[in-house]
Amino acid sequence: MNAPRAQVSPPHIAVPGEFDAEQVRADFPIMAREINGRPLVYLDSAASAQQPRAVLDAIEHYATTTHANVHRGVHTLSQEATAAFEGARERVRAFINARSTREIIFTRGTTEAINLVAQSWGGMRLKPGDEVLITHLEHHANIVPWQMACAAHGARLVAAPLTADGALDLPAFVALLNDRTRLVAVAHVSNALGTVLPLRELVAAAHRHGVPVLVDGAQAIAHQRVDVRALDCDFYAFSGHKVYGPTGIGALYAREALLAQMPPWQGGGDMILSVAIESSTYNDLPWRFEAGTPNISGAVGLGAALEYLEGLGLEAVHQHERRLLAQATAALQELPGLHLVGTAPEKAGVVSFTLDGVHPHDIGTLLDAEGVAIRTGHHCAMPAMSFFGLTATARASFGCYNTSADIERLVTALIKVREVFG
Ligand code: 7TS
Repeated sequence: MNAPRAQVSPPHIAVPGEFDAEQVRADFPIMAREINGRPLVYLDSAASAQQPRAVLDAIEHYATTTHANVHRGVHTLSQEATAAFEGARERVRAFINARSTREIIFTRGTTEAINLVAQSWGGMRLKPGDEVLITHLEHHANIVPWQMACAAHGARLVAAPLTADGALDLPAFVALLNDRTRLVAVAHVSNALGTVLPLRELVAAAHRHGVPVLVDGAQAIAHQRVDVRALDCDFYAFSGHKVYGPTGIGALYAREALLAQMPPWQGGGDMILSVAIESSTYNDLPWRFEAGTPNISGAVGLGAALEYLEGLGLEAVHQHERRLLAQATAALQELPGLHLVGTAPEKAGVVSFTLDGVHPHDIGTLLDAEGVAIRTGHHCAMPAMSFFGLTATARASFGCYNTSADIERLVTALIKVREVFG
């Protein structure tokens, strides 16, 4: 038998075709920053992901060569801006495999997309005694618009419970579906717990009752392949800034047959074909739901972000983040007094935790001193927190640019926190 060789760390050499997070990190200019004298470890992508150079360049190129208002000019710039804007819509369509660009509506983000459905679809469909079914792990963006719509139309908001590990209690969810249920609205991935919801089963159960399903995809879109046709959902909402694009832009996918029945949401320019003082006729899909000058450069940036992510490969990113999740989960479980919150069998790259005797905000502050950015608080998911008898957790969330070294820095910083608090 040969003698075992000494372990020597190999130099950083990219293997062609293999996911190389160090290389990816170099695509993101902000990763060059130091925070409190330490290289930045960014573990808050669930709140807002950073933007790669390709996105920043696309936005600058648009602004410096192409910008004008869309859909209204005969001049060259307006036509080019329109082509850039509608090109971004086609990129969104392709990214989520929608049938048609008529099904893609640009919004400010996930929140506005859900409000659009709650107000337009809800106003058309919800009647006294009806029910909207959500879950206990939703972000406030997928709770409050439904509370408002239910209040306006005399309907009732019902929330399906979770299991002790933070998964959806699927049998309880199915049992809550009934002939009063008008809509199911659920997260694809929980931002507070990391739970991935069993959408196939959930959508099939809702459809058996003839109930459409809205999916809040804010935490899924950047982390796994989303195919709205395979999911068979009726609405899918997401934000540009969670998918390495800019803020202030997002999209709503809606099945064309539903959109065609829905009344316009906001009124104004671009959403009409003709206007007289007495009445107006409305534009075709999707523009009927896009009143006013849209966020053109945001759409261009979003399109570039989706192109960038396709270049990395959704499956490669997904596998990379699964490895980070496994590494972080194993390492954090070793820390005395640390409790993971949300340990569902199917999880995305989000780790929520508490540390005995230390308030999550103090964890966040001490980690920041070490250059490690995490989020602390209720994560805009107060019902999910109260389900666990908590008001806050600390949360580390991963993106394509995170490395094993980032997880090591997180763990080392948490050991320091433990030492400070005894
Ligand atoms: N839905 C989910 C599941 C989210 O995580 C968020 C934002 C939203 C909706 C709202 O997205 P927006 O772009 O319209 O604001 N989540 C978080 C978070 O986890 N920390 O900060 C924002």
